[in-house]
Amino acid sequence: MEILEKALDGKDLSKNEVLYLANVRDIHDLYAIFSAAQELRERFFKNIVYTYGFIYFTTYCRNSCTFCAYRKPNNKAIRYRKSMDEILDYSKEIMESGINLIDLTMSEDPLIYDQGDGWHLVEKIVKTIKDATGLPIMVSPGAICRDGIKAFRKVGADWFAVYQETYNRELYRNLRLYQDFDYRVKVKLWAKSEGMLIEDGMLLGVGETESDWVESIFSMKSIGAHQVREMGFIPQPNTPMENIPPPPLLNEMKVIALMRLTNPDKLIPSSFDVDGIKGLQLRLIAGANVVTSLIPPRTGLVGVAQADLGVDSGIRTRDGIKPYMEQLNFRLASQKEYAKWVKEQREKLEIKREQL
Ligand code: SAM
Ligand code: MD0
Repeated sequence: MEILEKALDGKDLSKNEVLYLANVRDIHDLYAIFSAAQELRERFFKNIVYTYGFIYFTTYCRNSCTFCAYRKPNNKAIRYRKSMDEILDYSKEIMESGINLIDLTMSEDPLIYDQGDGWHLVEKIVKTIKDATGLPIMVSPGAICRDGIKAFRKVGADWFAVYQETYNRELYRNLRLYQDFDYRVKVKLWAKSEGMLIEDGMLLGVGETESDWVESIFSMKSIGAHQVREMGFIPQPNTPMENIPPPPLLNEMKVIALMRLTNPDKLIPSSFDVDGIKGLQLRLIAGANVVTSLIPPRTGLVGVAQADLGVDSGIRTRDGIKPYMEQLNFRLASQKEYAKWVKEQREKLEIKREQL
């Protein structure tokens, strides 16, 4: 396929070319798309897969996102706030398991958001975990204020993750009720201007079209996201979208391949938090190169879309997923290898910032 040859030659694809690929139905052409995505993945990352540990340290939220289990109106949601000591113990366990990064995620907890400087609590958590583990840290705090972002960077946060879900403003209004679209973009740009790597993401199966996929892929690229993801929507009981079925895995695989063809040297997750071990390999076959949402067993920690899937059985760990990676001849990266990639990316970002 000419479009794929163009991508393999390292040339940028146009929106129309990506839309054409998004609408491919022929199985042989689909194989060609996944094969091209795989070739580009190998060109930049060989057969290496990175791993991320997930610590959702507070599930109290002020928001009413229609897709999320932890939305404020859901009085059946699992609610907790983990203490500093608990977060520290879980982080050490994640580090000792050989995982490459710790993702400190929170719901937009009123305790933090409704107090003028509540973000100091998150700053303290980031500093404590960074000092104790030395691992790269991702912070996913929601649409927090600029002072908070600056402080997280200062105490060692390497990544800032906030997902737009979609760049279709009308669809966004129906998903993230009463939340400012532009502010959610701005916090990512602030984080990048402070020297943090940024992750953006899109939610699939929430009424978007293939054109919306393309718009989101190009928008995430245009803000310079270093990691781009898709999350297949998982219906949550007692929420407005509880009766909406999950999207076909093929849609997720297509979007991952399109993200790889347009962002060949970026990180693309295959999250355990969508359907566990089942779809993990297929998303990697489509071009992903990071396994995220690994949670230490028997901690009471939850996932976002799949609260307890694979947690206490211990499969949602680096050792748990390893045999499934080896089945595809993938190798899990060492902490040293991942830290080197992060350092190189941050140095590139620093150079760009100095040129501004
Ligand atoms: N509170 C922070 C925020 O809103 O940015 C971080 C946590 S948030 C729960 C993390 C992400 O999980 C959301 O941005 C969304 O992409 C994803 N997510 C939430 N509910 C989901 C669901 N039911 N199915 C799939 N992904 C979901
Ligand atoms: C994941 N459950 O990686 C996590 C979460 C937020 N930064 C990440 C959505 O899928």
